Amino acid sequence: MAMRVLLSSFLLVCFIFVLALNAGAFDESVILYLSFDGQNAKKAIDQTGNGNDGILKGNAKWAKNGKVNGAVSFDRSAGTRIEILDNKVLDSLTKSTTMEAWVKTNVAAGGFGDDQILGKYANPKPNETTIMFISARDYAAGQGGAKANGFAFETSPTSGWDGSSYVVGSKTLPKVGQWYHVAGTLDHKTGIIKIYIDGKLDGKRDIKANKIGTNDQPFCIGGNAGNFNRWFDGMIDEVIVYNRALTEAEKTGLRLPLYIFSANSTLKGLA
Ligand SMILES: [Ca+2]
Ligand SMILES: [Ca+2]
Repeated sequence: MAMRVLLSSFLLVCFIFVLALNAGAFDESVILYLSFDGQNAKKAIDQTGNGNDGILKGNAKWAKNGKVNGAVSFDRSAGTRIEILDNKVLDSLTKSTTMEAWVKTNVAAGGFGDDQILGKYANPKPNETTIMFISARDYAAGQGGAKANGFAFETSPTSGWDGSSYVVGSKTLPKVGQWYHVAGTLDHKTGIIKIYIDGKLDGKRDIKANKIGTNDQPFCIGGNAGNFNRWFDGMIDEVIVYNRALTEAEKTGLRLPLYIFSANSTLKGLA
């Protein structure tokens, strides 16, 4: 009998521990989350409940074999992208951020343009406030040192590129056909911009600029809204935007599945 009570107590403690672990995934700093799971319309649902759904355009297509369940494929054709209209939630991102996605490229970058993974950016000026891409060219050390075919993350405090945007590049050069988790962060307290690959710090730069500008451009994934030559060829999955800089200890990309318990979340109560 005592043994049975002991066992029951042990199981109860285990149960509470599991609940606590799930509660740890609660994160109200997530302002945009597109899992691309289980959807079949021309719309990617924002699972934070903030309503910033993405519209699939051109040849952007649902793919079942993503990194985590479903993903979206892009083919570098002009106009292909997911587009989220300019909105207050994304405009509220003026200090720190983390932007992340799982990415698998079909081609080595270069020759075409910096292939856009995501960003609030379009060609007509004033343009970018944030952009993550695979670089087509070597950037000078003073411009962040991103390497041709490497990942890069860029923020701009004034929503323009004329000497006021800041790039940080990865040391990792992606292999074709392999999934990578890419995360870019800007920390408002330190003014340091970082890029993480598969949860590990892969590049950083003190840009001495701790703001993100606002603009009137859409947030686009896999391409660019301005018909600029920045089209992605491959798959993108699990796009998440935070309004804070995650730390390396938080292991970006390794937090999935992400259960969000914000007031509006469509995922509320899953964990
Ligand atoms: Ca997914
Ligand atoms: Ca705006």
